[in-house]
Amino acid sequence: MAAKVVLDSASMQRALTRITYEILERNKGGQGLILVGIKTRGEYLAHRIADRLEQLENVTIPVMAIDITNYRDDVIEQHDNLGLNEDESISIVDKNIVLVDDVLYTGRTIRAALDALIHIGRPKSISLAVLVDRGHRELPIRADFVGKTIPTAQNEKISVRVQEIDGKDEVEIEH
Ligand code: 3GP
Ligand code: 5GP
Ligand code: MG
Repeated sequence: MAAKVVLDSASMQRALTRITYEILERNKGGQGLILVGIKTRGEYLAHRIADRLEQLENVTIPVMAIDITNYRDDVIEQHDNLGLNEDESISIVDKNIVLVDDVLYTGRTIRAALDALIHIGRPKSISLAVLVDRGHRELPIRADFVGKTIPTAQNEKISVRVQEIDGKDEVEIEH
């Protein structure tokens, strides 16, 4: 398998910084924003964006994490566990939610995340930020903020590495 780096650490930082500015522009300074990272790597990316937002705007941005396992459309089990690390002090009602994930592919993960979120409240809006959009959607879902669009073949694989768990920041395409 050949691997090619499509985003090195510096490009990844720049992409996250640009996404941060775009989120601010769209949300008028970050008031009422909550970031929800989709586990595993989306959670770390959400924290990176929140840190940038806080530095730029001097506001506190709540970050939640969501594990969509129980909401997958190929899982038949009942939703006895909401998969959200629910902080009693954070309510999503009437807030502007930005979902954050590393890779957007079929869109099924995002559908599951929307389902899980709407179970716990009615946000004012939900938008989507992804580091990589690799195409091949199977649902009518698109991202509002994209780090990099990488057209891929079905059999290619995108590897997203983050410093916090992989020891470095990098995106590779393997084929
Ligand atoms: P992540 O949890 O950090 O997002 O989905 C579990 C992990 O497997 C993901 O890490 C992702 O990096 C990796 N992965 C690679 N290809 C695929 C794929 O096609 N589907 C899913 N669900 N995960 C993939
Ligand atoms: P979807 O549900 O859109 O098909 O896939 C999105 C989820 O699956 C993301 O959370 C992502 O982690 C994972 N995923 C799908 N394809 C890839 C891929 O090529 N590389 C990586 N790293 N993750 C992928
Ligand atoms: Mg992911």
